[in-house]
Amino acid sequence: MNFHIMTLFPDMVKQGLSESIIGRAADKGLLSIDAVNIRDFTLDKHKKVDDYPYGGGAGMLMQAQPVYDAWKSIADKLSQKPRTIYLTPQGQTFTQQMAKDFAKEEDLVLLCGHYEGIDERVLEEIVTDYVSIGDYVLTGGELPAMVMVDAVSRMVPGVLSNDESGATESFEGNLLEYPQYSRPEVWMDKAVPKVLLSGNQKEITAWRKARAVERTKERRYDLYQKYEALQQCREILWKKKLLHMDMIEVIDRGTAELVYADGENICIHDKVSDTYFHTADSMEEGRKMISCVKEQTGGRIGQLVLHQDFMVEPAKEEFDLYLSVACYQAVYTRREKLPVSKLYAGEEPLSIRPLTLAYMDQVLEHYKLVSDPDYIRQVIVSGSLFGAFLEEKLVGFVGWHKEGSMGMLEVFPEYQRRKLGKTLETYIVNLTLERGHTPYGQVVVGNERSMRLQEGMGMCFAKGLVYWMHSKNK
Ligand code: 6GU
Repeated sequence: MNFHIMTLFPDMVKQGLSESIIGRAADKGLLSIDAVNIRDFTLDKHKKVDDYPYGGGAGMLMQAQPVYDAWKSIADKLSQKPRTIYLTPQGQTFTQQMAKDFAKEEDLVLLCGHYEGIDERVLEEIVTDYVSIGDYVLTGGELPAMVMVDAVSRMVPGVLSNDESGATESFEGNLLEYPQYSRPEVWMDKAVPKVLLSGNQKEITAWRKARAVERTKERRYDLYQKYEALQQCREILWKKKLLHMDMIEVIDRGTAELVYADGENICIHDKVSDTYFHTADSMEEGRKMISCVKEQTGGRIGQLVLHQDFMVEPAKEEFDLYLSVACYQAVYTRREKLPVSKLYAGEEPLSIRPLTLAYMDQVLEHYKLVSDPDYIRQVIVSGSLFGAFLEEKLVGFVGWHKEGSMGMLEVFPEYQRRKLGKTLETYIVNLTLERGHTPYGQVVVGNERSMRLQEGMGMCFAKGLVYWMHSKNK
């Protein structure tokens, strides 16, 4: 990720970002932070970059020419017009979600204003996003740019170590973090809560959850309301939990946003996979919901999962989507891990581990169901695809799709009939349980072999199907 910061105070941003986690990531080459001094591009012989505003008013404005030329010096080195963010109190308020989205770019240009602002004409020419860091006024865009670089960088793969990335999700699921304690056990007559010393992990988890909910209610009632609304939907979805496990999991993972809820008619959006999930109790109610969702999204939906066959036609009409697959949903409803006996027992030792991008080509060659290489790349980068190795040779894989379902199971033809499929499936079920999630998968209608495998593992099938709808122009 390359940041190009356009500013009148390059030392300020360079210094502020040269230490700790961001500084280390830059040293490692995961990030580059380049500060471009706008003043270097003025054609004025006194190095002036500002002037009075036409029409009068307080203060000075940054002129268009030096800003444009500074930007051009950056853009000319890149293969496409870069995403260019102007830091201004008139922008959209910066969020964690925006940090994640920006982290997907290869290059980001950040434009820091000073004085009373910048000549509008150059903004129209170069700016793609207007961003503020909150409702208060600062003297310049340098601190906001540093805030953004920090928040975006920690979303770039590899910048945070595994230890550090756990804290990343603190805003997800609309809950604040629970309180934490370290040594000593008693400080200023205050003891560490007893349950944390008990060693009972189940009780500790429940205690932390309760404190997180309590604290969110006290300190951020706005977030608490969102949390509560999703929990109420979860209760309704739970009445048909096999059919709705995909939606329940998205809520439990904390990546769901509520789009619509009216009784048993619910629509949620998964922020990670950018998928809409929809369930309805009648075609009439389902249609009502669809037009509401359409209004909220401007009809721009890439992926929609329906849970009733009668909604397929209305969704086609309203959203210009087509039905790409219908699947049975299989859920592993027990909490105990699967036994690891009666699995692969060949001569060569088997190792299962997360795949790296080095295996991308082999994966694409063997996995036919998703043809989009970028999807596979993202699944691999997020550590969600696991390979089976015999003597360091890749012989199969399994993983989690972006929305949390298990899948992508393949055993290469020459290695089939050795229980490797069952071994991989057992591995992913047990790993899902370890992470505190419910293992579930979706089997495309007609895939008898996969149905038998899932049944053999003790998974339960929902009676109804789930329908994946995709946009025609994607
Ligand atoms: Cl991005 N710039 C300035 N000058 N003030 C701000 C801001 C940005 N965000 C909040 N206040």
